[in-house]
Amino acid sequence: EQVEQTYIMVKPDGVQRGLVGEIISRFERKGFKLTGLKLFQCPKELAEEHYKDLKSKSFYPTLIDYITSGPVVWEGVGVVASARKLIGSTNPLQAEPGTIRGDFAVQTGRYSDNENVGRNVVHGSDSPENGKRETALWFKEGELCEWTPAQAPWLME
Ligand code: YYY
Ligand code: MG
Repeated sequence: EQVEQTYIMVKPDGVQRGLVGEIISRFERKGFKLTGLKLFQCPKELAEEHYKDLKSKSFYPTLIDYITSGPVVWEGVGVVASARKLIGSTNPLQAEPGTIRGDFAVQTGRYSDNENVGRNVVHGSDSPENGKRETALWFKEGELCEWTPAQAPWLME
């Protein structure tokens, strides 16, 4: 069956603040299938490729500095739009309580001169196409695991 793929990243602030388990747990409880997981410090070139659509933005250099500042966790899970809802709005000030950003992030305001929204803990792909693109960017062939969770028949009819 055709399953959407999305790309979730716990950003360096989420890792430093000890939120990795909490964030993974939210996707697990929702019923998403985890297909890949890795922890590493992101090289600048990879961060630039990942965020290439935002290159012209004033906050771009700040964003690249932030993403490369410490280890991140990347995971592959299902269903793009649903993951975005769990994550919440880009700006933590606008993210609803109950979402990851709404529950765990505040706006720093430090970079308000360049519209940077600050540290928002997590990334999730914004379309099925980008879910595929980003997964291919961060995971090599053979690093994803195809499996059937025991709970599958209890989650989906
Ligand atoms: O997909 P999402 O992360 O919610 O937002 P994007 O518009 O793709 O921007 C990616 C990333 O860039 C965002 O998570 C923080 C940063 N950013 C920012 O610092 N200031 C903005 N005004 C917009 C985005
Ligand atoms: Mg985005």
